[in-house]
Amino acid sequence: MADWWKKSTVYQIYPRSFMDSNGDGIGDIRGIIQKLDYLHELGVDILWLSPVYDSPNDDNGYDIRDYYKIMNEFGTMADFDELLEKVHARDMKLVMDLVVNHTSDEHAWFKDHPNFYIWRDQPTNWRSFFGGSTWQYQKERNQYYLHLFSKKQPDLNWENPELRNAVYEMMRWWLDKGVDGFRMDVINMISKNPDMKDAPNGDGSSQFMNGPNVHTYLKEMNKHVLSQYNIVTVGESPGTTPKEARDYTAAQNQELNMIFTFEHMDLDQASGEKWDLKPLDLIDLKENLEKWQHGLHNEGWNSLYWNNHDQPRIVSRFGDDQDWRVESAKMLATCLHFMQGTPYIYQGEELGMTNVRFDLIEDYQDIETVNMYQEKREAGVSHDDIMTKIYAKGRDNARTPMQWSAEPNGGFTTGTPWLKVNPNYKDINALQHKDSDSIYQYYKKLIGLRKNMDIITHGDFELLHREDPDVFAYTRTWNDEKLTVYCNFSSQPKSVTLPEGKILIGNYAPNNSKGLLQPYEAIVYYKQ
Ligand code: ISL
Ligand code: CA
Repeated sequence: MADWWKKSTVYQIYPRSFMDSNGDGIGDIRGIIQKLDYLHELGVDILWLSPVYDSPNDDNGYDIRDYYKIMNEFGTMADFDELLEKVHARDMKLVMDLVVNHTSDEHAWFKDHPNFYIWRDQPTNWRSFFGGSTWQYQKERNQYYLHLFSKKQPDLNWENPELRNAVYEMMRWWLDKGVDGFRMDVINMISKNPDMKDAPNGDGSSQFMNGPNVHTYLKEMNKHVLSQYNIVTVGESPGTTPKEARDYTAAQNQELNMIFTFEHMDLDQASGEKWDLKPLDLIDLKENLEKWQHGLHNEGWNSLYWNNHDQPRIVSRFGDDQDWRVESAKMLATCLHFMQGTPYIYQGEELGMTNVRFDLIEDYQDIETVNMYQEKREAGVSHDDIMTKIYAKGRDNARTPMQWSAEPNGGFTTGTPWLKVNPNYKDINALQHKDSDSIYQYYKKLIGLRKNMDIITHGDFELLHREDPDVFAYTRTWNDEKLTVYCNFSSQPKSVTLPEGKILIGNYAPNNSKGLLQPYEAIVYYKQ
């Protein structure tokens, strides 16, 4: 099938935190190889690796120094080739992270090809995603270079055809090796408005998100590279609406297969700032996901996710990571996996891994968190108030090492982990994955159902009980078939009128809940 990725489930690996094979405290490629059977048994079709390229790790590999070299801590190119071969031997596919909005300032291009970057005599007032200005002064040129992220991540100048060709050549090199596609980091930011100017509150995003030439570049990339291979592509694209998403993903436009929306990830923030916390209103979430389900139906393709390496853990965020951890983790999985699109599972999600709370800022490693802490302390915010924000939203919530067992450090490493393991590893770890009631086994069932039931891929989506603040319910219909999905997002029982049909899957014992949804219950009916 040309659109094979429409029936696939993707598993994201953050290599630094997945499995350490040699005791240096850093996850590595040989560690991933050791765990391939665990992933294969789960049933996922595609593995997406966060960046494994040579990098000084200012932003954990999202600052690439050499696109043609594997990061020393992660292993060698021979290790990578072996991984690719072993992934393929298990009938899975391997997708690479493609970070080409920026490089590391230590990339040879930054010295040898300054015209690959963006320079101005005068800075604008834009604020970087990681704090401070987006402009860094460089004495030799007496000019400023643009960096939307850290100052060690200078933005590439896509206006320059030589740069574009160098990127395409590099992509072809990996594809010729046999990798099966790319997840493209902030790909909707590669085209900047040429007359960059000051913006209200220093938010320049309207001048670099979905910019004037982004579709021209992606069509060119598709023509010269993507269309030559049988691969899957997903663009990371913050600040993108369903209409723009259709432009990126409609098949006839020949750009990308799908994108990541961020709209549902921003519903629990009170302003444009991610640290400005607000409780989620479930009605907002329902209406937002409904908008995306309808917006891309037959006109594009959705990716479905609750988690990635930049987001807090979903069971702590929209579920209950204490009394109802197992139930709510399964409920959240159900809610997402019956929608239309390609689902993404982030490592540890299948175990119901939770957010973490370290007392000391020194225990945090993420550049975004560390810079934010510093800036807010300088602005007079108390330690406790800042930690509350970090506990809710910090990216290290997702990055604590995988919890494989009850051994010290969760079996992730025999050494000292680069980021502390969540102290709850004795209770939450992959030893449980074979239990028939485990979250892992539940995910495995969901993945299997998607493979076997075309209605999950093709069916129309309709939201039910729109006004209910606690229940997320919807139907999928296709030909004569119908799925009805009920999810209780609260710790209280809810009485609802449940439909006829046979129970396909649920997170409570069957027949438990005629007309009553238990706390965090999920139940799915199927009718032919
Ligand atoms: O993580 C975010 C907010 O906490 C986002 O703003 C994030 O920075 C944005 O989605 C872009 O993310 C991607 O590019 C960054 C990198 O740090 C992220 O890890 C990556 O997913 C720069 O390469
Ligand atoms: Ca290691």
